[in-house]
Amino acid sequence: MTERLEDIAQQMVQPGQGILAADESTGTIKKRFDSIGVENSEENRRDYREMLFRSQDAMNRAISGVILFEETLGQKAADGTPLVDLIKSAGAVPGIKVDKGAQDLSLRAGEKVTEGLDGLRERLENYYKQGARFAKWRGVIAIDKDRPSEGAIRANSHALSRYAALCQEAGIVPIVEPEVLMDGDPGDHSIERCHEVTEHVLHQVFKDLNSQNVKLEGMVLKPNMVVPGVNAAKQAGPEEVAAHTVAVLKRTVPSAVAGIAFLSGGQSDEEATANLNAMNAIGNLPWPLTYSYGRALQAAALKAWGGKVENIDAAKRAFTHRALMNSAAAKGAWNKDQERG
Ligand code: 5MM
Repeated sequence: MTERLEDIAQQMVQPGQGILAADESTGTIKKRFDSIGVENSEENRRDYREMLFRSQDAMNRAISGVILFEETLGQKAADGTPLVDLIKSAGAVPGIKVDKGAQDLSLRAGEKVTEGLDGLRERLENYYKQGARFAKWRGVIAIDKDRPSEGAIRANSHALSRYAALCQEAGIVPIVEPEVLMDGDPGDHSIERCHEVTEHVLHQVFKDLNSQNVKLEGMVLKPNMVVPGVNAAKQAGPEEVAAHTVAVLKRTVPSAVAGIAFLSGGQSDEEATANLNAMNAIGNLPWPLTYSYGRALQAAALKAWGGKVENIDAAKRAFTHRALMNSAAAKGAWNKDQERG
């Protein structure tokens, strides 16, 4: 029997759990491996991700879903077990990044549009057969005093909504990820500017999702938090970030949406945890708020691993610690003292 989209979405945002974004494309994982001096080979990518998926405590207690890159979806662990089976046996849902990346938007200097709609219906059918039950598509929105243009917002929002409809048709829950960048160029925008842009983008996204008949109960939104640019003169603490982000979400996201799982976007590990915790501490929100972090869940584990087999246990411990901290934040129950654990 086909699983219901609503049930898969609920599983992905269940209390105290969140999503591990391990869908770095080959180019992005190369950057991560370069930072620890590890060769970007298929075997190293497999070993690193196998380490994450075999971190039992993290996977059982804090990870409800894993976003994979296409290569990982069909990959086997060193002992021959499909990596998808490791994820499933930990009670998590396997997911797949289906976009083909952000390309330059024509006649719009410095802006991008995400591509990958051509042939997506057929690809989704195959991903479903391979075990994927949710997908991810990321639209990238540049921000400064003049950008984003209305053209960039509309192009990305339209692609996100077309993608989401195709996923639901295939029995796959779409993660809809419109990311207003925090580390763009020059990246000195204020939190107020991020608030204004994020609100505008999310209004457009939900208008388009509605036009494409996307069922809100069967999707998960993956937005940026409302934060100042990385180079902004005035940075913001967790309470300020939480107040801005929750205000924007309340104005734009219908309560029928199954849940909201944030990206970390370049925040430090602890910032991403503290900001999520501050939002959940507000309470009485219409949707569960959780994490779908890439860097903020993996940075410590990547460093601890360093490409060496003898470091696997240390890397698992680092990943588990970070995952449990975020699990506490998803319940609004994190505090800085727990970091010492
Ligand atoms: C894990 O990184 C994802 C893939 O990036 P590329 O397509 O550029 O290789 C990325 O989309 C990620 O899923 C989200 O941006 C969230 O990651 P962060 O690190 O921002 O939490």
